Amino acid sequence: MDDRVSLDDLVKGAKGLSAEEKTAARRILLAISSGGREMAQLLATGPLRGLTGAAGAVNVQGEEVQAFDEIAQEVFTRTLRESASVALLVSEERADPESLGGGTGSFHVAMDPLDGSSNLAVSGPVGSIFCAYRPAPSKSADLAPEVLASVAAPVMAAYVLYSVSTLLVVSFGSEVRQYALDPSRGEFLPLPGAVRFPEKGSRMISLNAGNASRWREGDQRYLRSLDGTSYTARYVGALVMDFHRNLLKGGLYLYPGDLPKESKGAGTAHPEGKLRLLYEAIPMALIARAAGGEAVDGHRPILEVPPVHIHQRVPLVVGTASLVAEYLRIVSSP
Ligand code: AHM
Ligand code: MG
Repeated sequence: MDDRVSLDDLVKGAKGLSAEEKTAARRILLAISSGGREMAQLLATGPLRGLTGAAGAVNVQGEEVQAFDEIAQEVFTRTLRESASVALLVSEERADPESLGGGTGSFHVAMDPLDGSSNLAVSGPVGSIFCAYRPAPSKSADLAPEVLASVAAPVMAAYVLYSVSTLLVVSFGSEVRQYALDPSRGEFLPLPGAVRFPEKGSRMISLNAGNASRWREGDQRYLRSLDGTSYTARYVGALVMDFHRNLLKGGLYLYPGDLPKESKGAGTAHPEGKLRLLYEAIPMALIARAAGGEAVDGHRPILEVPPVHIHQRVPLVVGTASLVAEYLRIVSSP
């Protein structure tokens, strides 16, 4: 059955949103669509303009910023500001939340404007990730606590995948829908069917085994447990691409934390993992759950991790529910 659902109809059908919130959600999705369309065009011609390397600056995570990270930051900040539907914006590329001045019904939005940007140097896939949170009733004088108070209520998650085609994937928590950019019309058009992790899908395992010697014993045991079983290793190094492939085919994405520094010396880079709770883990968890999958931090559901910092990192294990359950069983039973 060809049950394509337009972005408008997806918003109309979203459960638990007030009329004002639906208007805001629709405007935010239009802002993400128009920013995604602009980024797809810019990315396609990046190599011709020398836009593949580092810009030389360092972001709040202490990582080198690629020129396109900053371009994506500016594009999406502009389109989201113009939506007049975002109160506070948190971005991987900015240390502090920014007030975008959205009115009644506005959401707080957390974004990773360009995820997997190290792939740019080789024209590999990259993405943009967004999560809209419902502001908590009580206001705080400071912006960061105000955003953190809203994290308990993620309302909508979306990502844009820039690859051989440009896709927009959206969920309000009950189903997941895909839209493909038609460059000739400049529009994201709906694809048929709600997306769910396939019941009898593949066993694609996506992890950076080069880090395994720094992982905790449980994660190393999980990696060893795969030996001799039927699985397919796939790792692009762009969460959006790795997650999306596993969503369509069936699989598990794993980015665990490292051992504490004292136990392994200077090699420890990410004791809490590399990915960020507000704009990478939670949006993927919302989409995974809505597609019949699961997301955990190694022990508990990602959606139950208490937020303490807007740029908080968290170990992330996300994918087909049965594969997440298998991971949890192996990690917890020596
Ligand atoms: P980024 O947001 O700075 O691009 O980092 C996140 C990316 C993910 O997309 C990807 O899965 C991961 O980092 C790859 O990390 P590594 O190169 O350590 O395997
Ligand atoms: Mg990024």
